[in-house]
Formats: sequence, structure tokens, C-alpha cells
Amino acid sequence: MVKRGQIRKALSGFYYVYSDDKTYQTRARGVFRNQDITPLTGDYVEFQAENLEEGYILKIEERKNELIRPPIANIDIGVCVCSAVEPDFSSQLLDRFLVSLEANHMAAIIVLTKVDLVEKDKLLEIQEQLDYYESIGYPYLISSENQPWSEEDQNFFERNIADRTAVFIGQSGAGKSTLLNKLKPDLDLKTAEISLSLGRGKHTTRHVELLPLFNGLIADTPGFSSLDFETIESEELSDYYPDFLEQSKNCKFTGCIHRSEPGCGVKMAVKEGRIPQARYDNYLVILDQIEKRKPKY
Ligand SMILES: Nc1nc2c(ncn2[C@@H]2O[C@H](COP(=O)(O)OP(=O)(O)OP(=O)(O)O)[C@@H](O)[C@H]2O)c(=O)[nH]1
Ligand SMILES: [Mg+2]
Ligand SMILES: [Zn+2]
Repeated sequence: MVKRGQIRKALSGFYYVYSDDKTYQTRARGVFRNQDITPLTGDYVEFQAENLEEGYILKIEERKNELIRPPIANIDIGVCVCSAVEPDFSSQLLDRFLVSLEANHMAAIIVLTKVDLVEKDKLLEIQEQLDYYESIGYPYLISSENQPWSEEDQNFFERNIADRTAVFIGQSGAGKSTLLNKLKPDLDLKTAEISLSLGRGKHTTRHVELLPLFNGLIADTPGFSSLDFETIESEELSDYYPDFLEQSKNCKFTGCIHRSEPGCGVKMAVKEGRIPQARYDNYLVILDQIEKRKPKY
């Protein structure tokens, strides 16, 4: 009998498909490999299963959207988890996460973790940066592992992720699994200290898994720190910056990429302090990287 369900976890060649309150262990038919299609966590599929252990995926339904890193499909919102320290807060990395989410038509919110480990001045400096992100549509919350949520914090999550499918993304060791355990202790996700010698996480979470939370789904994912933009062209990059998009109405040239063109509205906004210099500098780094990318034929 053909059933319909959603892949909630992919591990060691098996796809765990949730359907009618049951989870079926399935494999993908060779036909997907031939077509160069890999089923993703989050995919809605048609599958065949006589029992819970030996199912086969027959068809993958069209995706609303998909991310390559982490590999997941059909997401409403990304939760960018950034630690204040260990690893240090990086606006460059945050901008990369946001671009990646925007390019895939996903909303985004930010959680700053490990605020208990950072000095007050440093925290204020980071919060000042985050206030800007909030002003352009990315609300944020600060969190420390041992501090219980206030009612306001709880509302923040419910307001943003209830009834939706949310993916937690961020560097290894940033505290994604810790945050999810704090939101729902019975998840009991594995977490681990970051390696002191390397100053980064140990990739404690090794697979992407969708779990029920607040009447929706959340995905814990393995951390990563580099993000390439394989499919974004330099002319469209600024489309994924809501603040740049707004200012680019004032650019003199259509197709302005806001680098060396005269009469650029974005550069003017940076000069006048309406767009932070760091955000613009981060943009130039990504732009450069896209232009140096080897062409694909
Ligand atoms: N002091 C402090 N430690 C934290 C906080 N959040 C996380 N940690 C610690 O940081 C370490 C890494 O946390 P994880 O939740 O495993 O990080 P992760 O983002 O899931 O990492 P990966 O699964 O490797 O991607 C753990 O030892 C946590 O206890 C925090 O707010 N304050
Ligand atoms: Mg983890
Ligand atoms: Zn411009």
C-alpha cells in the first residue's frame, strides 16, 4: 500500500518517515540516485511499507524550499544560533546565515547564547549590533544555559516558531542542542563542551532531525562554519539584504552591485551611518567570493 509521510530523520542511508503517528524506516529506490536526487529531512514523500523496518520511498513531492547546509527541505524559519564567545560572535557568519535563509525564502530570527560567559562591555557591543538586525526584521533573544526563560522569552519563541517548521543553524558549539533542551527538556539532546585546544565544537550533533515542538516542528542540526553560495549571482546578492534593497532604490544605475558604482544609494547609507560599516564590509567579502567562484558548466 502506498502511504504519504514526511522524512523526519536521515541517517546511514535510512530515511525515517513519519506517517499517521508511526515512524517507518525506509530506503530510497535507486531511481533517485540515477536522477541525482537525494531525499532530504523535511521532504514529503510517497512510500511503500509492509512493516516499520523495510519501506521504500517511491516519490519525493515538490519542495517549498531547501538548504544545502544543513541539508533540509520545507522550512518556514531559520533560528540563527550565535554564541557571544566560544566561539566568538561573528557578524560575518551571521550575515552568511541570513543571506542563505533569505535566498531560500525562509524567515529568520537570532538567538545569542553564552551571554553568561561574556564581559558586560562586549555583550553591549554585540547587542548594539543585534539591535540593528532587529530593526531590519530579524528579532533576537539572548540566552544563557542556566538562566530560566522569562515569560517574554517563551513568548518570543512561541510567537516566532509555533505551528511552523524551524531549523536551528549555527557553528558547532554555539549551543543549538542546549537551547532546544532548554525549550523542551524531554528532548534530552546530546551536548558537549567545546574543545579548548581548537576553540570550537566537536560536532556533537551528527544528523538533522525534525522534532515536534509548539505544535510545529524544529530541527536540530550539526554545526558548520563555512557557507558557500553556489547558486547566488553577484547581481542578486543584495536582494537578500532587506536593508540594502530598500536603499538601492536610490542607486543611479540599474544592476548596481554597490561596490564602485557612482551614485550608489547603499554606499551613501553606509556613509551616513544608516547601514553599519561591518555589514557592508561583510557583503563585499561575500561578493568577492561569488565573483571568484569557478564557473560551472
Ligand atoms: N556557559 C554556557 N555554556 C553553554 C551555553 N549554551 C551552551 N553551552 C555549552 O556549550 C557547549 C556546546 O553546546 P551544544 O548545545 O552541544 O552546541 P551545538 O551548537 O549543539 O554543537 P554541535 O551539535 O556540535 O553543532 C556545551 O558544553 C554547553 O553546555 C550557555 O548559554 N552558557
Ligand atoms: Mg548539537
Ligand atoms: Zn548601489
